[in-house]
Amino acid sequence: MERTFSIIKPDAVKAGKAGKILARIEEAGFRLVAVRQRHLTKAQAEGFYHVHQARPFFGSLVEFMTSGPCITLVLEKNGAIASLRELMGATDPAKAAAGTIRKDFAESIEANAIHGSDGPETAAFEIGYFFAGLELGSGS
Ligand code: FUP
Repeated sequence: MERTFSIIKPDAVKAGKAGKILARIEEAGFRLVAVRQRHLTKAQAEGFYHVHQARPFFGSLVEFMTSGPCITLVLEKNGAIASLRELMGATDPAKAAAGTIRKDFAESIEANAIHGSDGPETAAFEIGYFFAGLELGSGS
């Protein structure tokens, strides 16, 4: 079993789409290991996206991610990381395949409904960034 980290982003929560997105995740066979709604601070969003700090869209991305509550998730499945990336679709919803979460729920390349870790090292960092070990047991 592999674990990945996901965020249902502020655009999707604000639009009342979080439940539908969670249903897609569950229907795709993921187990919800940890679930928590949070309203990120600027420092928390900057730390989470630190790999993008030199990119031109960084300031705007941080502003968007702090614009309202989001739902942070730890998800478990065989091949969870690749499976979630497939379910999410391309970063830009205009380029996302039919039936993906971003195609169906995202507004733009920035307000793109969902985040998913892009590799095992990123997943380990992102899970630990938001959740303590005690919150990651079976059924905790
Ligand atoms: P992804 O892994 O699909 O979430 O995409 P990236 O890691 O490349 O980008 C992380 C986030 O930065 C995206 F979810 C949205 C934002 N972004 C922009 O706002 N503009 C861009 O041109 C690229 C990414």
